[in-house]
Amino acid sequence: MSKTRALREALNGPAIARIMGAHGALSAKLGEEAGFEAIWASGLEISAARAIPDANILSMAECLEAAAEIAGAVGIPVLADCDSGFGGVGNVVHMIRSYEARGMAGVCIEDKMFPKMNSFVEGNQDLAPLGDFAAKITAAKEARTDPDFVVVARIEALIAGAGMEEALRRAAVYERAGADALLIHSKQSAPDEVFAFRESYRGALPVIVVPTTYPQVTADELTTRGFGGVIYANQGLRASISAMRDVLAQIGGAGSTYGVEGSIAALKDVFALQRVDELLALQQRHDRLTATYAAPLD
Ligand code: SPV
Ligand code: MG
Repeated sequence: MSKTRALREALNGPAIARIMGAHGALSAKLGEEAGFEAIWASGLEISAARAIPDANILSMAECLEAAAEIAGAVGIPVLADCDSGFGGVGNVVHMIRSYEARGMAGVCIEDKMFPKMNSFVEGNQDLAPLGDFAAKITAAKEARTDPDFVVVARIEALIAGAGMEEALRRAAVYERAGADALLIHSKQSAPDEVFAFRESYRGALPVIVVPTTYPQVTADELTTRGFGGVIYANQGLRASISAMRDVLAQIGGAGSTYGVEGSIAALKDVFALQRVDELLALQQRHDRLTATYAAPLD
């Protein structure tokens, strides 16, 4: 099955699609290894891994390069976070063509103004005009070549304080514009408002949530309530920051690495993730062929 179809089916299937955030090939491989159905090429993770704010400072090309690295490293579908589409409708069409060509299973665009600011940062969270954003969704759908390629419309009305009615109004219009799925974002500390959205939304699209600020909600409960996808957008990145900080401090304090050896990944684990075995097999075969071709002809 193609990755585009796999993502589409995961979002529309009876169990929720569990999607793990990543910022590069290594974190994506760990997400795949842990059994998630898909990878989220997260704008926050990709920018944070470069110590840059998640505010459209990185160019589309830089985000695409990171997402393509991820897509090339895993066998599961990748849903790419494309912020607010990197500009006007021409940027959106260029974005769709570029992301589809580089192996993404789908993209997500959010209804905020360019440049966007991460949804959890206090600051400008102004919504894009509904008509303009919906028309970009239609343009995105028309620009893709694979009919299974997934275009997710992300609703930021609750983040921007525009209210539930506005969120639902946008959901209906984005569905009419051709979106394949909706992402309803919330920064509340409880899942109540995304539950309320799911109950009131009467359309047919799968609804995705990002429970960063309401971590108590379980995938089972989200499935029961009818959600199509859950994105764990940044926990991998945050785990790596904590783990690295902790280990580096221990090494600095102890003046040796002896105390941390037991708690950090073994080099053979690193080599396995790098697929060193494959390289060694390739080299052995190359050596055999080299000897064969170098031998004098009879
Ligand atoms: C991301 O992971 O970049 C997201 C999710 O878009 S959030 O950070 O919650 O905006
Ligand atoms: Mg993002």
